[in-house]
Amino acid sequence: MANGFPIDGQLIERLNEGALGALEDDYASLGRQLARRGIDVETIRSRVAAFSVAVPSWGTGRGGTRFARFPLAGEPTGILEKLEDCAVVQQLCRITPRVSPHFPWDKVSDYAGLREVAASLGLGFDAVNSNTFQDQPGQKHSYATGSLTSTDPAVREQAVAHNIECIDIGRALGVRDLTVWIGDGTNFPGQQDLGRSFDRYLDSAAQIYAALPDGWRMLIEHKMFEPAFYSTVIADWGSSILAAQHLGPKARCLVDLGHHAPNVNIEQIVARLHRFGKLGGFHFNDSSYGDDDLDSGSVNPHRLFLVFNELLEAERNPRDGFDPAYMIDQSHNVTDPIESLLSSAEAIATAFAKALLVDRDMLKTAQEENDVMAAFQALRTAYRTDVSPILAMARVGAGGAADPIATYRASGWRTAMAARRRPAGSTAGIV
Ligand SMILES: [Mn+2]
Repeated sequence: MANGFPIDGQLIERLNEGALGALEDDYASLGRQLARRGIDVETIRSRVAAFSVAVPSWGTGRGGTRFARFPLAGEPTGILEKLEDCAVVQQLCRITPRVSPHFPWDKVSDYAGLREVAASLGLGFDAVNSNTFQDQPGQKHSYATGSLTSTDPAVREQAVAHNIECIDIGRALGVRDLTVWIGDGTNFPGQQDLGRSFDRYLDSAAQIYAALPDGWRMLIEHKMFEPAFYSTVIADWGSSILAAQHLGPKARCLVDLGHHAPNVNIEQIVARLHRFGKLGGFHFNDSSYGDDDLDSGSVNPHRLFLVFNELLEAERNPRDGFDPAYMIDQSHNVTDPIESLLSSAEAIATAFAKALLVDRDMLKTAQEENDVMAAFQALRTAYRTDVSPILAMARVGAGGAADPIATYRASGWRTAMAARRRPAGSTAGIV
């Protein structure tokens, strides 16, 4: 255990040594290429080295689909094992230093102790996520017909109390954001009064908002559909920003890449939310059809780049502060989750690095002069640049792996965990 991280540090060093010659060569070549464009490669590298994105605790397990779950031998079955896997991800990629926990899934009796365990693994915590979209054992009231928007005041009260409990847990974990996503909605026209259900949401959310400590934010996550398929109470960024504006300055909107209608211009939503100081966070994943929760950048890396282009525009023109909470939010059945998290972290940092390469003076001038092709080329030139040597050098410089997935495979981590950990259940997964 080097520096409290789970993987043998000497293995990483040995594999890095073998890769370093080619990497330095590629990095020097890229540096010369960027210098011709007036860009200092070291500046980009230091920005990438300072970039980070949180990993969700549940992202270390195989999430499954609504239909089935296929467990992986050696996957984590509790928060302590999830933290170990998150530490492996962070040790190798060095841009995921925080874990976003989910309650009650990650419930323990001693949160100060949990925080210490995380710190010993080189990890901190990020936004706490509440869960009122499923019933828990021993729960008094069911969320079968809604939670924060239920027609039953006792159900709403229970859902509000759970969110306030999450805030208390978050304080113990050193967190300052509460992410609230509800599955409330309907499957039939006429099932629910569309206006009153939103009123009930605002009333419940205001009670949670009132419990936010100073410096905290409530991140409202919208999702177009699923589990409700006719109407969802917080279905879109419109509902989200209306709620956030109604609640007050501590309420912000959280954009999940997968939670929109197909082909929606998500980068424009980012720009809109930022314009009104309401962009609070971002969940990264990818999709082809709906909320597929596929690995970030695996299907459409260009969209990820365009999102980061807007995030960097927002950073350059901050309104009411600009400090979005970034988290990977993906879940499926077909890979080792650690490998997927490593791949996604790389894809996200790649999009960020490419967006840093955009010639913003050229872009602004072209936009003002309505030179469409010049504006497009400002983006395209940045997008087609291979930034992988910058990412690898940033990782190696921070003690991570030149090739994270190859190093992970060489470590034999999953096989070792399969021998040590109890098998995960194959009950229906949660996404
Ligand atoms: Mn999400």
